[in-house]
Parts: sequence; C-alpha cells; structure tokens
Amino acid sequence: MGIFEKFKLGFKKSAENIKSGLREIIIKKEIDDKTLDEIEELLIKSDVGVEASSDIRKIISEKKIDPNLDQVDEVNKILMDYIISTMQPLEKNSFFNNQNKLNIILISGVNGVGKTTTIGKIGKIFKDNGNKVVFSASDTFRAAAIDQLEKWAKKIDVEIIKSNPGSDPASVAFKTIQHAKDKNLDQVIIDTAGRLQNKKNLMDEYRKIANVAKKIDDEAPHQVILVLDATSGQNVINQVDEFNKIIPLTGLIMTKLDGTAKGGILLALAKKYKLPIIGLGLGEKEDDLQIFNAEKFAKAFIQK
Ligand SMILES: Nc1nc2c(ncn2[C@@H]2O[C@H](COP(=O)(O)OP(=O)(O)OP(=O)(O)O)[C@@H](O)[C@H]2O)c(=O)[nH]1
Ligand SMILES: [Mg+2]
Repeated sequence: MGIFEKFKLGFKKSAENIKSGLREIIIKKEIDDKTLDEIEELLIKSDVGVEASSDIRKIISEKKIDPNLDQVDEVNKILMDYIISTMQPLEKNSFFNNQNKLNIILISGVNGVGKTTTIGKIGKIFKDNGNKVVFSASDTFRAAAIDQLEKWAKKIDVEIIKSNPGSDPASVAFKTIQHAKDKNLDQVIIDTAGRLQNKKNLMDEYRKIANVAKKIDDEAPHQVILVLDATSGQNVINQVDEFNKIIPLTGLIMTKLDGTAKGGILLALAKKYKLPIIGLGLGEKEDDLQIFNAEKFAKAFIQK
C-alpha cells in the first residue's frame, strides 16, 4: 500500500461519518437554517473545531446550492476548498532542505506521542535530501529511550551523540551541537523526554536545552517542533498552548493518522494557531511520514 492509500484509509471512518451524516441531514429541497445547524454540529463532532465549523456553515449558507444538484457532493466540495485554502499556507516543504548552515531542531511533546519515531523518519528525509544529520539523545530520563534513538540512527545511518541515562539533557545537546559545528554537519535533531506540560522541573529542563543551544548559536533552536498524537483528540489544543508558552513553536507534526484517527483536529489547529504543519505520521516505519500537503490532506479527509 502506498503512503497516500494508507493516509486515505486512516480517514475512511471519519470521512464516512461525515458523508453519511450529511446524507441523513440533507433530505429537503433546500438547505434551511435547521439543516445548517445540523451540518455545523456534525462538523464540530468530527473535531474540526467551532471556528472552522461556523465558517463552513456560513459558506454553505451563502452559496445557495441548487437543490437539483447532489447537495452532499456540493457540501463536500465546499469542505474541500475550505480545507485547502486554510491549510495550504501552512505547508512547509522547505523544512527538509539543506539550509547551508547548521540547523538545530528541538523535538517536543508529551509522553508517547511518537517523538523518537518521528525523529527517525524526519532524519531519513533529511538524509535523502543530502543533509549530514546528527541526533542528540537528550531524553536521558529512560535508558531505553537512548537505545531506541540509537537503533534509529543505525537504521538510517546517521550519527548520534549520547551520554549515560540520568545525565543532564542540556549537556548532551551542547555536546551534539559542538560536534556538529566541528564536523560541519547540517542538521542537529534533539530528542527530548516526554513530559507532562504541568510538571515544572521537566519543563525547566526542556527550557534549559534551548538556552544551552543559544549559547552556541544565538538563533538556535531554529526549529521547535511539537509532536502531537492524532488519537489524543481535543487535548492537543492544550498541548500546543502549554508548549508554546515555554519556547515558541515553529511547527507541528501529527502522528498516528493511520488507523482510526479523527484527523479533523488538524483543521482546528490550523485555524487556531496557523503554525506550519511539517508532516503527518502514518505508521511506525522509516518511510511512514508524509510531508504535509493540504490538497492531499483535504482529499483524504473527504475520501475524494
Ligand atoms: N501507528 C503509528 N504508530 C506510531 C506512529 N508514530 C509513533 N508510533 C508508535 O507510538 C509509540 C510511541 O512512539 P515513540 O516514538 O516512542 O514516542 P515518544 O514520544 O518518543 O515517547 P516517549 O519518549 O516515551 O515520550 C511507538 O510504539 C511507536 O512505534 C505513527 O505515526 N503511527
Ligand atoms: Mg521518545
């Protein structure tokens, strides 16, 4: 199965819910206020957020769809256009280019969302694009975390700098950046321990990694990417808020969009934060990251 098919499959359930929901709602000749209310409610239930749902309602209402057309198709077209126009400005393919100077990327997120796996996947894309990559094993919290990142480094054949479990995460990041400077590498990708955004000491540690990076390069970290798990539902909104407060985010990656995810939350995030969406995780293997493309996302979302 190609990555796009996989992507589409991930959305099958939510898209079918929307389509069958629309078929149930749109039965009358003309789309009246009650029908519009029901469409809006269906969209909110699909996680696309209050703002986007209300925008879409307004567009449908203003469009005055000809009752002789297949109205469900027409509404789906509106949905698709809306997704593309909202999300296309958030594409950022250039993220994976060689910047011709050292680029330091901090990967953050709560426990188990897929940070380490995502580092393996983006490391591979960077490498395929001709970058020299080094991983920083700054999740020193668990010994297994260091081993996990090391396996990824071996698999895709990039360097890794690590230290003993329990050592200072910021000092590992410092060593890695220093190494990258000495060896003229292109991309430093820093893994961090999964942390609850309300644990102050862990969040202080996270802040310290960024401060240490700044000591070597005052523009660092150049990228601060929050990894979000699509199965977390509305919680992701809170996660973006909390992490953004500590070190301003420069982009998002959403994982676990394979399976039965409700991808609508990504539209809600796009509308609310307008943060670049770097990629979408569609599985556990090295090639299971799709560089974000709004049109592909929209097509998968409505199963076109
Ligand atoms: N299906 C699926 N599983 C994924 C995806 N990304 C990661 N996983 C799985 O999710 C689990 C957690 O992934 P990790 O990469 O260890 O997550 P993490 O955020 O580094 O976890 P901590 O370091 O413990 O906070 C693993 O079993 C991964 O294989 C994805 O896109 N799809
Ligand atoms: Mg990890």
